[in-house]
Amino acid sequence: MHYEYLTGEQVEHFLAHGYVVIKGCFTTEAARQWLQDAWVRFGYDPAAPQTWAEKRIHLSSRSYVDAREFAPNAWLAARDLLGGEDRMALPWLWSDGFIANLGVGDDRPWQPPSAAVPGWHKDGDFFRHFLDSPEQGLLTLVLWTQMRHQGGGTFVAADSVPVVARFLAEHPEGVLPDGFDTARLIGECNEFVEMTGEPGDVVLLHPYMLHATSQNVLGLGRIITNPPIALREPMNFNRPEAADFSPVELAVLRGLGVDRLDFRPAAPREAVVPRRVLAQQARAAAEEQRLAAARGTDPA
Ligand SMILES: O=C(O)CCC(=O)C(=O)O
Ligand SMILES: [Fe+2]
Repeated sequence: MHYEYLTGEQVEHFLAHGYVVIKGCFTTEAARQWLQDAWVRFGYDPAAPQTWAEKRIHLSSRSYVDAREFAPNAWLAARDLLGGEDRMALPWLWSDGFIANLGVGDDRPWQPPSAAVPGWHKDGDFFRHFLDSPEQGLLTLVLWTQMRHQGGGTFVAADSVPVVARFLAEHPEGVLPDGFDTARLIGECNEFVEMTGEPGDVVLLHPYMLHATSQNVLGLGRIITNPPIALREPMNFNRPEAADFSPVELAVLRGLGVDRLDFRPAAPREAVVPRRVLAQQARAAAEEQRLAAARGTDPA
């Protein structure tokens, strides 16, 4: 495969460890502008951490921007990992559906990433998962604030892709979002990484990657988004030309220890309504009121 943006070394890192970090995809000023309404929507004063009662908040999406314009290097890197823009469902929209870690687990000593910490999961709460699922082509972490050591850096199990690949290969009938035996799967992993970085950094991860929210014991709000990027067609592990496999597909084949695979789902693809969306609907009216009050207007 020919890569337009990523170096051979970056692709090799993605194949071996399931992720690649793209630094400085947008400016700190752009991040600040995007974050403007975030604290009003949370309902908290950013300068008063002791008042942040809810430690983890996942906002709904209200505004969108095309990643191709907003963060061109992240877009180019994603395109390389997915095998070209013809395979991507476009536009790739980023939103203000912020995920804040405002002090998860700050009442106990910080624990480094390991199989023993809670919360390991594979993303994709909105579909039945198959080995070749197109709904989530990549997992992404977009950093809107600093993500510091012990400050809510997402934990990843960098050797989980082969483990999840084997699990999905054993389940051609598909797996519902809460049907992953995460306790067993994470027990097979050994390479744990705490992601850290600056506003504007973007981490592109294999869609199978097991990851977890970490403790944030620093008293500094950490805010990210996870804009998923979908494929137009399911992944294809049986391309006639080996050079046409994307790095995401190659990582699966390597994980299964085969050169190619004629995978066929044994059940229909299926959408699922996530609990996350129900929780966001419950927040919506209160958010509207706070936004209107902050602007000195009546709620629309
Ligand atoms: O908050 C984090 O660090 C990770 C969030 C996450 O994985 C999710 O919301 O699915
Ligand atoms: Fe996640």
